[in-house]
Amino acid sequence: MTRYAAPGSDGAIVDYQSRYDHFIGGEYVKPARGQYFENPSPVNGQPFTEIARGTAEDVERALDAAHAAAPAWGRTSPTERANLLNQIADRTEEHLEKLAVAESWENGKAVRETLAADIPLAVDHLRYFAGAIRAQEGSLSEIDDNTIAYHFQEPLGVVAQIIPWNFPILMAVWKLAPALAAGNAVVLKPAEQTPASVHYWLSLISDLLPPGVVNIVNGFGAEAGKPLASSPRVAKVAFTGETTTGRLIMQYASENIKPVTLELGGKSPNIFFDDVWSQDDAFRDKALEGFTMFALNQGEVCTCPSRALIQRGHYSEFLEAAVARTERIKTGHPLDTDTMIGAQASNDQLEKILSYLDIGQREGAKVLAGGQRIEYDGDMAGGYYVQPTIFEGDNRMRIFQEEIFGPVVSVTSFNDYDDAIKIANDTLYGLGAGVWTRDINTAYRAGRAIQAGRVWVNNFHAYPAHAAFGGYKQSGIGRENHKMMLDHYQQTKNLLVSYSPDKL
Ligand code: TXE
Repeated sequence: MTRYAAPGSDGAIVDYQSRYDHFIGGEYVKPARGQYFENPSPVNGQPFTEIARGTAEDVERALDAAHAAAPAWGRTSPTERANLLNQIADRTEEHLEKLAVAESWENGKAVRETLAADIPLAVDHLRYFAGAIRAQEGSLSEIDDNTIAYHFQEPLGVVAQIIPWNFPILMAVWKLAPALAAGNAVVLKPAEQTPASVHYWLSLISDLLPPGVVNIVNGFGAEAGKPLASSPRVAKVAFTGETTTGRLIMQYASENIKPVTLELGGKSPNIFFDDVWSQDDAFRDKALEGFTMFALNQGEVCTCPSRALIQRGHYSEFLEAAVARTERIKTGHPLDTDTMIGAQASNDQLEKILSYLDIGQREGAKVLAGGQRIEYDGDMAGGYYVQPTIFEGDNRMRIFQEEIFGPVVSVTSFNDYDDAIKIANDTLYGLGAGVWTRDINTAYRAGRAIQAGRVWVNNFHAYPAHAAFGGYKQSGIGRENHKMMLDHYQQTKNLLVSYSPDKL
């Protein structure tokens, strides 16, 4: 085990600045009202930097810069845009370790995840969209002998992007890569809990960016996010966050008839059919690992498999093994390379999770593992840590219906296939789901019957850039990843041309 030194301390590979301003028109710009807010690390609850507190004036400046840059950027060739994304990818990869530590320190997540997943996925995503834009083609329809309808994909212009705090750098990349590939200029607002890691990344790539093509305005939702999403000067709003906030974003954008893409909450079912228990050890072990995925990223994932549905035939044996496996999850300092679960991203999130631990017990759910806050001493004192928790109950309980966004899974049993699908779909949400079985008919039928945009079969929490990701029901609108995402950042231009020598 190695422990990375905390940013700013002796031997650290990351040094955060003491203050981060907005990034507008290729420069760091002070907030119009001169205000800053403190940004604590979840590792110990102590502020480590301060952040410009953005308001409508800052958003307007960023929109001015984006509008100034958008026409020229929109006319660049796909090759030029691809080259930029590839350069950003290379630079990100070159600094992978630093970025992994920076993100871990600000978000509280385990560095082994940021090293192996968050940052490599960001790199791959940039490269994927660099390739996708070069492979994109328009189309033509032959209307008659002398008349052709050409279809071109054109950029939207200036787009607004508002991102959450659970994967700060990856979420920025998920949003920026397709928008830039498609030829748009962007104003992005990071979450107020995790702006510094986005700026840390930006400081490593800013020399590559044409001024005004990427603008970052920091701040809180109501003060900076709302004016951005409400602006008539943006051609589209892309948002990831809570479902209730998504509803507001839609309202703001609808005032100006602007399209939105929304990636919202979830309450993903993870379904274990009986046959899992009778398979070989390796498969059974894989399924048990799939069960523990509820704790990955401290449960702060919109697709967190927060409802486990286990078939009645082997319910007790499976659950007993799942509890034992969960108890082996190593919690600890986020910068230790063998820590599997670090800190929750903010004190608010910690309190929300603790309130659900209480709600679950008051509803009569049984705690099979965890159930408590973890209070460490020393350099982790004051940090936001929670034990991986397993509740046993039924799907009518709030802990089965509401997004907790913590390392908490609610377990229930089911009788047969129909029962499993009924329980799985008994939710407002429809983002992710897991199905575990080696019966290919069950796997296929369940995969199609579950009302969710992504169903993992015999795996979970894989996010390849070329697989479409997004929500059914109240989990969102539109898709991320996959080249189909370019459609959300482009509009179709039709040239209807007559080559006929005849009169009209
Ligand atoms: O989300 P918000 P919060 C869920 C999760 C979590 C809960 C609350 O259950 O516990 O949401 O987290 C900006 N106009 N998810 O409060 O508020 C905000 O500044 C414009 C699921 O952090 O949705 C931030 O940049 N913008 C999720 C972003 O929206 C506004 C990821 C997300 O914040 C705004 C995060 C407003 N009125 C939380 N209000 C997922 N699906 O991955 C807030 N924002």
